Amino acid sequence: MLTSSQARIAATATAIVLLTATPALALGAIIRTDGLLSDLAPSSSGPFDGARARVQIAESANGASHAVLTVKGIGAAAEGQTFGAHLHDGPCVAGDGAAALGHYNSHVQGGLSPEVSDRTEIWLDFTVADGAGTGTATVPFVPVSGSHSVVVHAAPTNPQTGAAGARLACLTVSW
Ligand SMILES: [Cu+2]
Repeated sequence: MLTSSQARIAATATAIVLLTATPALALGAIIRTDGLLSDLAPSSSGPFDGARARVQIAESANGASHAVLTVKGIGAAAEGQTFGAHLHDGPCVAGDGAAALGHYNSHVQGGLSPEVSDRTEIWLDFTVADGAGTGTATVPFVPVSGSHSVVVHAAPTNPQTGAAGARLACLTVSW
């Protein structure tokens, strides 16, 4: 027969095992990449010239996924500003913003009539603090592999239209 304190210790040990085991089972990295941002507005200097970015997308057990964008080395002129950023369907080509095509949209991928929202697209807007910014998104789908990119825009994402102004910089996100 266990004393109550022994039972508590056993229950605690079980909880620790569950807590440590669950993330490895539930989350699978789809893509993890980093590098210098490519300039999509090379005719003018901007806050993302020379900045670096890291993108991680992980799948969870219920068919959802979680994405994290981290940008570092952002110019001081952008301090405190919020920038739109999204997973785009096409590749990142320096100097050619159009090559990134439109936003990756799960409804378009699935042949449904497109709905533009933060549930059907991966929006990673971030606000700059101390030259860095982090954007996260959790969506109820797992993006399909391809030659994709994350594009950083000049303005925050409009929640109705998904628009975020000029394309400033991008990172290849291909798997
Ligand atoms: Cu975009």
